[in-house]
Amino acid sequence: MESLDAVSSEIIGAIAIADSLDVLEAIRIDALGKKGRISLMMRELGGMNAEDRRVAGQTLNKVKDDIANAIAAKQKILAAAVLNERLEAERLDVSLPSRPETDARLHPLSRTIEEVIAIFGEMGFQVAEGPDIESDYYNFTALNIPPEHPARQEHDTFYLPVDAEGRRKVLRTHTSPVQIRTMESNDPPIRIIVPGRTYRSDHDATHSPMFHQCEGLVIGDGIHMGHLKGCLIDFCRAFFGVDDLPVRFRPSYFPFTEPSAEVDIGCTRQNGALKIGAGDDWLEILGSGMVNPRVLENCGYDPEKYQGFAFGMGIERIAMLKYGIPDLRTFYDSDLRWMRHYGFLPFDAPSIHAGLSGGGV
Ligand code: 2U9
Repeated sequence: MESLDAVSSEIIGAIAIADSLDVLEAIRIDALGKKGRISLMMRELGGMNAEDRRVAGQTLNKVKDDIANAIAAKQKILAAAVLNERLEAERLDVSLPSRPETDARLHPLSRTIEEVIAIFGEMGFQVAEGPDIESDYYNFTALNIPPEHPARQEHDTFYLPVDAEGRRKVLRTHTSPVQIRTMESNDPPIRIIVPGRTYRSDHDATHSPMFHQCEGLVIGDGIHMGHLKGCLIDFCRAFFGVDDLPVRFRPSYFPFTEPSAEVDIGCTRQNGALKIGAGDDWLEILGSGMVNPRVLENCGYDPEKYQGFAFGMGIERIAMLKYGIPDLRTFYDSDLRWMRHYGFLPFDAPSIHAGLSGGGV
């Protein structure tokens, strides 16, 4: 057992001077691993007689335990040293100044859409969405605008290349296809608004090839023009924040509504300055009408059973009027100075100013 003492003190000595976890692991494998020195000695016990085996076995087991304990103790010391080294190296300097706050603003178009959603949301409308690329059927035919209808020319449509089936998809010229899709896949009552991008091939000081609309649709049993008028008067007063805003309905024509009406609000124009709310002048804000029975039929609804009203507005237009933005094209310039001037702080939620509950909300 003299040689065992020598082996044991050599291993314990190596453990004592081991300076890394890797070195320690190598020592462990060399001593206690399957083919380690101590393990091999254990195997040799098999060839001894019973008494020698008992004595040698006890000694060997003690040496094995001593080595294992020494390794475990050293492992703790080395692991603590590694952790301390990391803590030293990765020290956080909490006295560093924070990064400058981003000076972000909400775009007036986003803000206006949020306001419109908030107002109609109070009235029980839900927001619906649909694709920007549409079939001819959803953009025109279902809306009572068949091929050769003069209204098609007015829409200045962007056509996509002819597809494999010989059909040309379009960039939607209004958000109305979403109402058709909603009617196809839902039963009345329906009460939705559809804010979104629309596209027309028209570009000048007052037209952009991409602009935003918000349309609305209400379908139910016994919906009539009184519902349309009440809803849109409330909307105009809430949006412009004027409780007694004059609102007028002027007969008009749209293929998808019958009868149709344009909606004007009272204003004055003095020395080129526009003031919304009173006076003897009028400003067009919305288009509207009772859903054409042909459109109801196209969606599989019986016009004798269900009626509805619809409306549409240009988001850029109402944003320009409300926030005094003079030039449509500046909406899309991405000019940060313009954003700092006309943009909104993101945490300032839209409020509903007037008109929905007989006073400000
Ligand atoms: C269905 C039935 C009826 C949507 C409507 C208008 C009137 C309208 C214009 C306002 C300014 C578009 O951005 S604008 O140029 N819109 O005047 N839109 S009624 O009528 C619908 C839609 C879908 C199924």
